[in-house]
Amino acid sequence: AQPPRWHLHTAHQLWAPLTLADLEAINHCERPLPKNFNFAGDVLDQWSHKEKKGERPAIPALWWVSGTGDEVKWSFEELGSWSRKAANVLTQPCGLKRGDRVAIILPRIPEWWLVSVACIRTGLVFMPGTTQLTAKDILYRLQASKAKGIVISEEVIPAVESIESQCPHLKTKLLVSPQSRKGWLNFHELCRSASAEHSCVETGSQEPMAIYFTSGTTGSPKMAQHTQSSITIGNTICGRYWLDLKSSDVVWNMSDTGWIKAAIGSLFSSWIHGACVFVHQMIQFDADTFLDTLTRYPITTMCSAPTVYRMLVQKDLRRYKFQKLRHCLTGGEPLNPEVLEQWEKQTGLQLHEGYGQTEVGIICANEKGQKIKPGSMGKGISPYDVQIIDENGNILPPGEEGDIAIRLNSTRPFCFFSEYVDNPEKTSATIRGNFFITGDRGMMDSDGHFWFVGRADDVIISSGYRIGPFEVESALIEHPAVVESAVVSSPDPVRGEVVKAFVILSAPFKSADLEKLTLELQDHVKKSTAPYKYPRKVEFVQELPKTITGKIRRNNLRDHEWGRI
Ligand code: BCO
Repeated sequence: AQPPRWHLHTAHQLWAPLTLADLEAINHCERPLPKNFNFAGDVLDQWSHKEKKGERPAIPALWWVSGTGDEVKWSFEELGSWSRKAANVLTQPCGLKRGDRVAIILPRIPEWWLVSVACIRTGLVFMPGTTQLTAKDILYRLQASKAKGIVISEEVIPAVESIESQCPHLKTKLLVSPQSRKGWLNFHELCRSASAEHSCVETGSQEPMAIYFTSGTTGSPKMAQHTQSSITIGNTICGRYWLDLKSSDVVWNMSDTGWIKAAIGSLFSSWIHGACVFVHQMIQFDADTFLDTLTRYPITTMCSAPTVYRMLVQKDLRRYKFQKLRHCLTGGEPLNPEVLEQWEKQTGLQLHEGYGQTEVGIICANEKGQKIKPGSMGKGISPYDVQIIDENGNILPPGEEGDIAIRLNSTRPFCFFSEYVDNPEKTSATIRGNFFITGDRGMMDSDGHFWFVGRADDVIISSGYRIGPFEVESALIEHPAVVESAVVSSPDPVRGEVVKAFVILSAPFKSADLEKLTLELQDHVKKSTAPYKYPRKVEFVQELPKTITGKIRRNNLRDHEWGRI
């Protein structure tokens, strides 16, 4: 097959609105990227017109349920009107300007969708973050990004108020809450009086739109920046062939709003295809609530991390009759073939695994209709040319393990992240010859199916979370009991892998009750950094394996955990 040709040039704005077919052609690289693109104006407002003309099924654009009886159903027109009000709030009382960076730390509530769309309407660069972030995490994000604004819900107030004095660039704090609070602008109050008239900014296709913080082996998370077109138009194909979307679908993607998977599944892919985004607030994951939701609502398409399916197949699924469910997807971490088989046996539905990253979106998938090989993450998704390469950038033959990489040809594909902000070294370190390196190891078989092997670095993928060992080690060292630690992945039947910390104790703690100390250290990490990173396993050791230059050999510990030595 011919490798795709990436378009460097952009075309002048078309006189006619972009159609779904246009977006697909752009995503396939069959036609150039338009000079300007704005997801709110070019996609959402178009669906609003179609809705008015009766060219879309009469289902909501956003359907949110709290789980305790509250429900929100918005048509595209209502979404448009509320998000225009929100856009006026962001630019007028909040005083934010095109290009300003805004942290959004909200749970799965309708306002997350409003504020994100409002940022797009106004050209603000939004930075989603999970509500699990601690004060230290938020401080780092606000300082590193020089964010001018922050939008949060009530539970995040103490964390932000404890660090805001150290954030000289932060000028606007917007609170999503029924209560007002001194020092904060109130989103609901301001929306009530805001105008629903707003002219969408004509953003450039390559203009920054969003920043996601993503963990690596060393240092603090990097700022992966996406453009107005990369995760929007760049997810048209994935929506069509992996998610198999039509405007009559009701899509439930469970991901937390802080991850790019929420943006792909619960915003861009779904709305590009005019489908209904279904959201359950689910503050804490619960398998029974999850299954009840699938039986009570006409959800057609469901996407969750493999860990969720591992938890679900432990239930007697035959007791449940899912109303309309027809297509099931998973991604974020490897799926075991046994879980796929059990899910299919109990529900009659196949599980379609996809593979991607914050930086590049979905790059491999078991598309609807393709033969699924249990354990494989499917084939490269158009227009990506995914290959397995060696350390010199040579393509390896089928069956050989190597680095999972994407061929670049002459230029950077528009659907990639544009850069790690303020980090040109790390941005260029992702390139090897003519390839973008994902950092994952894998294999391709002779049919073109890809098989995940593991990370090439020390990053831990647990329950779909990407966790940098350095971040956990940095949290542990703050505790007086810890002299030194090494953090690696360890196998787990439910979460795929979990964080394990090897800890050398300081003298005063050497005779401590180790069970109690384990809980104390876990609790300490949960308070210091986002709790999902806490070490679920802790082992106390006398020494750590090191190189002659004194660097900890995490790979020795990891290989031991995985029974490789
Ligand atoms: O399991 P534990 O109870 O011991 O600990 C849990 C929570 O209880 C705890 N926690 C949360 N908030 C806390 C807190 N502790 C103290 N204070 C707080 N404020 O921390 C632990 C968090 O673990 P969890 O989030 O895994 O919780 P849970 O309930 O077990 O959830 C299971 C999953 C599967 C629902 C969850 O792990 C999940 O959502 N995973 C998927 C993540 C995901 O969406 N990844 C996609 C990333 S984007 C990507 O991959 C790119 C693809 C293109």
